[in-house]
Amino acid sequence: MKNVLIVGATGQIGSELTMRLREHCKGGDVVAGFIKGAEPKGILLESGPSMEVDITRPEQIAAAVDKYKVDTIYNLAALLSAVAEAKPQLAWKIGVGGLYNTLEVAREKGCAVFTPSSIGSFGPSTPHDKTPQDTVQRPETIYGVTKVTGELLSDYYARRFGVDTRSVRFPGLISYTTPPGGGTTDYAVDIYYAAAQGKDFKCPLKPGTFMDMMYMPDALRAAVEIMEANPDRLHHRNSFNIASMSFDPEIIYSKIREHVPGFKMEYELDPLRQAIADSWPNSLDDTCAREEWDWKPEYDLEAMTKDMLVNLRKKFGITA
Ligand code: AKB
Repeated sequence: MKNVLIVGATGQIGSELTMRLREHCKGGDVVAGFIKGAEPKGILLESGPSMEVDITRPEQIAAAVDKYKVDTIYNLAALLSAVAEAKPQLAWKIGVGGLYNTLEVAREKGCAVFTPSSIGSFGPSTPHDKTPQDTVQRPETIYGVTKVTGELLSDYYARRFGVDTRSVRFPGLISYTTPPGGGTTDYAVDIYYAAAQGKDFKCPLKPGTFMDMMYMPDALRAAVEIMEANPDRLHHRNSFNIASMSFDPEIIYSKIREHVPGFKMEYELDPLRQAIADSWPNSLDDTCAREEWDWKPEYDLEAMTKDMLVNLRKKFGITA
């Protein structure tokens, strides 16, 4: 991995992954691909090249690949689960049409491709606890449908055309840098923002709603490590279960209260998000990722909570 194109570089994962890869790929170019209206700013803009790359326009992907001699594309363009339900046609156009465009450019120009899948690729008929790597994937959301299609299409391009496609199924990602937008797991980010700023929190999911979550530094490391893994050891490609922690709203609430004793949470349920969360696994089994490319998370709930609160207080200029 030397010259990298990140499609969706100004989004939740993209903004942090671009910076991480710019440190990692010294001597190469890491191009921040953005769409009109979401231009990179500040350090993201200043620390490396950027270019307009709308995933629905294959000629823009190809132009960036040619200009910067790109060998690896990170395809991070997607609508998150709750927003995708409101705009299913657009979710398909970006999630599947955009992936097809990316894979075609990769096939023609010899690039490797990373496209994240998600715990959302599973559905109500999937075993919910310690969900195995290879199991039933019959999601009922358009987000999940695009993710399963993406896994299958990426594996097809690897088998049929030799495109080096790899991916992981991300849990809910938690970060203090760029807020997510429109996900089902976003409450687990919003709760830290409220606690750090001394505000009360209204939780959209009911107690007992368990989902896998991960701190962003672990997720970024996974995205880099899977693309650098020895291909001879990989029995799977698209997509690996990865996991680090699973909790419900009560567990994260009590953990935060250990650090912010006056913090208050009440429930105000969002039926759409609750239905989506109920259809997703409670926890994933990530044995295959551990065996095939030595995946290992570093953050648990305690370590993440401390780090989130310290950094959010810094961000908002709050002295604890
Ligand atoms: C979402 O909630 O939509 C995402 C995901 C788990 O893929 N964070």
